[in-house]
Amino acid sequence: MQLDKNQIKSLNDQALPDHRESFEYLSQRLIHQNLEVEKLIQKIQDFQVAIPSWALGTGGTRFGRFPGGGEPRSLEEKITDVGMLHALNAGSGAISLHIPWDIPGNVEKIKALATANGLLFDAVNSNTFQDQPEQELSYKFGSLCHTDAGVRKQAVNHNLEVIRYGEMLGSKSLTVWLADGSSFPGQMNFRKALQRTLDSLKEIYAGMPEDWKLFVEYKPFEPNFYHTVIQDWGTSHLLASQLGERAFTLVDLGHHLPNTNIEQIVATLMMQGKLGGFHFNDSKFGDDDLTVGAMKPYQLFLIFNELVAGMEDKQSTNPSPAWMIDASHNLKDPMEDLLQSIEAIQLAYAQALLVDRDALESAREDNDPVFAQEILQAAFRTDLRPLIAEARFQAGAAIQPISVYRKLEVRKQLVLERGSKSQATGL
Ligand SMILES: [Mn+2]
Repeated sequence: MQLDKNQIKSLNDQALPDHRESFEYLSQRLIHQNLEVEKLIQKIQDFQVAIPSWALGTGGTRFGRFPGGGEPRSLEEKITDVGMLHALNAGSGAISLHIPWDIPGNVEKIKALATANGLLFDAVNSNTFQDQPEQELSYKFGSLCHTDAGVRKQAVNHNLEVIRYGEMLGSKSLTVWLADGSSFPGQMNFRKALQRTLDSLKEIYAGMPEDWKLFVEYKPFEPNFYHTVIQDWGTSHLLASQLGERAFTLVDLGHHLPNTNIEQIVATLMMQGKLGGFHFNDSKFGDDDLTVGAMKPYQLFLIFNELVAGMEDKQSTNPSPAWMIDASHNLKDPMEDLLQSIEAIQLAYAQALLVDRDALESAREDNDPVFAQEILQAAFRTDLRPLIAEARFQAGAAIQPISVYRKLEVRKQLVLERGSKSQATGL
């Protein structure tokens, strides 16, 4: 199904008087702070976040899965779903595919469908964390780090195949996340496993087209619990540095131990020009895959404060990072969850744009932690929801995306079209 632009418009008309009032009040406040409202709106509109194909179906835990029905059954339906999100929020103009879950059948048709939905193809993701039905050798004891050269070769070849699919669709980057590691002390030789991983990644890097980037994702635990081969940003950075200038670290917010200072990691990587990609989600404990901003919106703001500082630094050699949501849920309608996540990202980004950087630097030079906090929290406590809504409205999307999604009964239509038992491929 596709959303009717006229229906969005008529629901916008109903919401408009209220929106106008709050937006005009906020605009005045921002103008008083010497901020250019139109420029802020432009930046919010330019900030596009990719939706991963696997977030459109119900996620699960190892104990169970509670699907809500109407899930996309094919790559085409996944693209259509992201297209609907983008029509509602004008902020999710890209889709990130996962191979082998999303192997395109007719490439030209898939590309045309994406274009019709206003979508680009973001980074492609490989999968060596599970065995596929026709696969010859098993990844039970690792993939790129495996003791058996045959398994490593198979995993390298899979990544090269993912690159070929990505090339066909117009992607420009490959994200590698590995489940490789060990669950018991003594099980694996740390040094050999890391060396073999580096050697395998070198083969993948060599197989990338000249204009592609390789993103190396890290994670401290799970599914292995004693050690993971690429456990942290430092290990990822070590690998990316040895691979070459088109290899970068990818930060996933859920891939840290509790209380890790993620904003400092962001600052350090951007200082080195090595932050390539970013996966948004939120968590209480680890890789919880909760809605972005659901648990720690202030931390998200502090991270964006460093991202914006890095992006605005004219000396920085860091490329513009690839932004993606990486979450998958058991409780919420995945589409509503993604709408909430995009809004949380846009809010944190816009709040970070509000920070008076000159004043903050002065406070830092003066060793004035009180004033530094005042500056940051003045930005964080500004309610920018009307600004985000205006950015959407001006882009032809919905003033209130979730309300429109519910009023148009999108999920009900999807269940009618696809059935109550449909299951998104890959989950
Ligand atoms: Mn991730």
